[in-house]
Amino acid sequence: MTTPALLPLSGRRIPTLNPGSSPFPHHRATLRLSEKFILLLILSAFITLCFGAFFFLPDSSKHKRFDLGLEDVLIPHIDSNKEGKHLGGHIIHGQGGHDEHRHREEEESLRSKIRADHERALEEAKEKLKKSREELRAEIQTEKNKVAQDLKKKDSKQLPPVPMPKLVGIHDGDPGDPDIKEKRDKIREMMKHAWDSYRQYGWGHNELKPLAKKGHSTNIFGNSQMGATIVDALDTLYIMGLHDEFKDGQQWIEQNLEFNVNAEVSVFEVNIRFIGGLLAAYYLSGQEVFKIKAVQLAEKLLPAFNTPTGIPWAMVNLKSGVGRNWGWASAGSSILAEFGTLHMEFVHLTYLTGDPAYLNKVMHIRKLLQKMDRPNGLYPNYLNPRTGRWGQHHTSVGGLGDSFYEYLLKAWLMSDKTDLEARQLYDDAIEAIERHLIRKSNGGLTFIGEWKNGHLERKMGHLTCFAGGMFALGADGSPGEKAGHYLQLGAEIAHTCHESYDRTVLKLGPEAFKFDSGLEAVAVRQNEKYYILRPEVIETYWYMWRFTHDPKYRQWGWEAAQAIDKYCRVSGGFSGVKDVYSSSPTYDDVQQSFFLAETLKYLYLLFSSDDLLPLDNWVFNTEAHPLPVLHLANSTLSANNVIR
Ligand code: DMJ
Repeated sequence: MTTPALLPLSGRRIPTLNPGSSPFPHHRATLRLSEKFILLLILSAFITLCFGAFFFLPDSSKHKRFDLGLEDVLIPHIDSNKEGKHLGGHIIHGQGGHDEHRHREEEESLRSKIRADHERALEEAKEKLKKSREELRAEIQTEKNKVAQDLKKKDSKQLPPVPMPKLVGIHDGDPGDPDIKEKRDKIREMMKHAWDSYRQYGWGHNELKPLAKKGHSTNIFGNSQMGATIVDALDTLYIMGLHDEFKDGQQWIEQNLEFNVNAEVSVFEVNIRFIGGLLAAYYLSGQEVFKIKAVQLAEKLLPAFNTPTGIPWAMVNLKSGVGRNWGWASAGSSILAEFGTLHMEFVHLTYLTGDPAYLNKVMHIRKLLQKMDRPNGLYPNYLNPRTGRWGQHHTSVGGLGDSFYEYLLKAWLMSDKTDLEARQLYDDAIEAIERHLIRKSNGGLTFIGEWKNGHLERKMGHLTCFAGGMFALGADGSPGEKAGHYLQLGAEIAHTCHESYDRTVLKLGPEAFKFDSGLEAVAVRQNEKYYILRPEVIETYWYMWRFTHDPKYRQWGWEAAQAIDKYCRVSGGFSGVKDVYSSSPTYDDVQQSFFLAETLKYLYLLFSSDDLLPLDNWVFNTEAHPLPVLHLANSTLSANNVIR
């Protein structure tokens, strides 16, 4: 009997949704609206039938049913002495004619109200049935949008006001020299081509297939469609002054970026690309929406830390919060470069929300690692999150290890050089790396090998080339007056990586290259000859340029830009190539989101003046998203002695 009060007497469907009854209200509401509409029609018809039947029943039954209904549900207050007033459903005239008259009037008014409600519902249902499919669909869509908007408003928790850190150097960065400016304009044009193509063929998908001219995604994003390229590219668009494109991306994010999705994503990738990208877009543009989205997404990553050790799973389902590790990782381990590349973003999340949870998670990881034994002072790539023990003793400054070392240094830089613990960990790690992994080839090339099964593999990955920039960035502040040494080491790595490009047909670097048996800086295996638009070599050129102003770095960057434009550009964007040693390479048909986030950004900065995002004030996360240094005077973290 509660039905009439809840179901569509008024013809409004929204109140029939009960968002609170599901843990995932938005999804539920948007998926079921059309079903609800059909239900509404069926129920309207059913009620009308009952109502009609009611009028055709004999009078006594009418009274009986009506009285029960009214008294039980609608007018329990009419008479407090229920038992004494009714017998077999009939009203006893115990209070005299006046009461009886009043009672009848109330009954009559309720009766006509219900009749009116039913008639209105019937009319509305008839009206709906007169409408075309398209009109009905449009109406349903409008209501869906309204529900989504309402839920969005509910989702946007108020964040505490936080003073903006000092934001220096957000301007044009005009290099002055017309020749350099022309090169920079060319990079900007390449960005525009990459963005416009994605806009046209892959909008809303994570990435683009520039030959097939359609959306693309990989397992790092699960089966989500979260516009990774949009989020990853935002700050590059902003820095390049592509404001219309930036606004377009912002609008998509405002209207479409939702995290209540049943998708198992990589915690690391989502952190560096999405949270890093959103935070950078927030700091550069001041638009609150980016901060809010970053925090909403970060909340979704937190369940990944629910492991016996607090070392997060590699993947988490954004909807259920269930985490797990990659099947290929040694003994169910988490990966050093993944759980060790959260610090910068998580410190900013605590700064912006005032919630210590984020900072605590990453500090817990650091403390745990500090307590562990390290073979030869090196950090193995694998750590089991259940047992807290290392998996295989493989160590790499490339894939699986790389950005862990980068984030130790950057934690120190981002804390305005006050996080001395991070600096110490970085220095110790680099010392061990230099002792055990860095060698010079017979031909005089400095390379960083990998420690595997008790010996040094004389192979270096494209990913490892970022380390040249890292050594240069960490030179200032290194112990024992070794700044010059580390700057030199950075220069040597830059040179080796440039050789890996220069020794190919396409002048683009392979994925991995060897230093063995006469072959140096060259890929040997067929499956290591590809170039997928990666940024690391150009990243190192840029850092080296900033610290030395040696023109060769701009020259090398320009060579790479020209090669990318010549061999990777297609009408639908930019694609990776499968063999950099072949003069007629085949394409891999993927425009990676990091091409827009990193490769083109580093190229643009290489041809800009140094006062655009100066390195004293900004620290770039591992996906090239700039985050401001948190000077303690401005920071809500200042009270936290861990950071201090
Ligand atoms: C990027 O997503 C990041 O730089 C990450 O740290 C590793 N490499 C890819 C691009 O090559």
